[in-house]
Amino acid sequence: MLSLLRRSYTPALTIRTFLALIRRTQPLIHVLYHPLTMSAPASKRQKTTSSTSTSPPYELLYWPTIPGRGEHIRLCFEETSTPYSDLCNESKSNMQTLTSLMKGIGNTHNPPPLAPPVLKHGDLVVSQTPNILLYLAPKLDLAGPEGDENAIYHINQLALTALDGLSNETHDVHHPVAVGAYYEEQKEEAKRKAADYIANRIPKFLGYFERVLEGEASKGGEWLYGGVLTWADLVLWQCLDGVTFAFPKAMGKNREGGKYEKVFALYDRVKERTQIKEYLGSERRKEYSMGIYRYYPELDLGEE
Ligand SMILES: N[C@@H](CCC(=O)N[C@@H](CS)C(=O)NCC(=O)O)C(=O)O
Repeated sequence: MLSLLRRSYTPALTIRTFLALIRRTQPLIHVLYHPLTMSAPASKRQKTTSSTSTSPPYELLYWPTIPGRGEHIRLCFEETSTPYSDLCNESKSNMQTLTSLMKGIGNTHNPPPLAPPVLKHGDLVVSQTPNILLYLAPKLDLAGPEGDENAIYHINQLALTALDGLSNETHDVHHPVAVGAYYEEQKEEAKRKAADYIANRIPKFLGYFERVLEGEASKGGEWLYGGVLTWADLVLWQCLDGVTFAFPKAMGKNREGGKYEKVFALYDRVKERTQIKEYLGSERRKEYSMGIYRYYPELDLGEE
């Protein structure tokens, strides 16, 4: 597992140097019960509680120092001012908790996770990004209009689609042959895949979301579903942001081309939301580096 982390997520770094890097770039204790979340309105805080008066803390376990798939979960907490701990960014000793969970056999209630992100909430330990989002969204009031009993399936459909094409496929562009091998070992295949990804796949997914926003189910085209911000909007935002980091020229051309105006308007709208804007300007938001979204100039669109 550690070798996988090295190769696919932090190639050329040993786990020791990776941890040393964390020590250099992060304060040891990274407090996520920040003033913003502490000042969350009482009603919002109560939404996170179940039948008892105190809710167990939300604890995210994800590789430190990169946004990665953990970012989808962070954005939901941040948008709703929900207190959470980002354990591995908080203390390097929590990496041990994560790797133990991944190597273990789980417990009476919880099967072990294969890979992060992992969410701990009380006795519950749950993994798979879209699954965690599905669990959190109703608790954080991100699950669509009240009274729409099918909303979560539609919103999940949209989130899964964004993750398919603008996260999982994006990762596969720089690792088209073997997840456990270095990018440099599959550079030629990566170039071929990037050309197809830019020419066919990115436009297909942007076109899909443009149609979603044109459709009646979006209720006005401001948000993907039901006229309100949902977790799918946050997922799409993070995907667009990551793909833009990885392929700035290609995405610049897509934006300028004007075919996906509603998609980019949604992107801009999310970025300007008060809590998101504060978060993006904070130390809690990590920089892209060796995760899903990587910038290799040779994979982006060439000069035209
Ligand atoms: N489908 C899973 C993918 C999880 C995943 O691939 N996690 C990455 C980090 S973003 C990892 O460490 N994977 C290790 C592996 O696949 O062996 C999800 O959405 O959570």
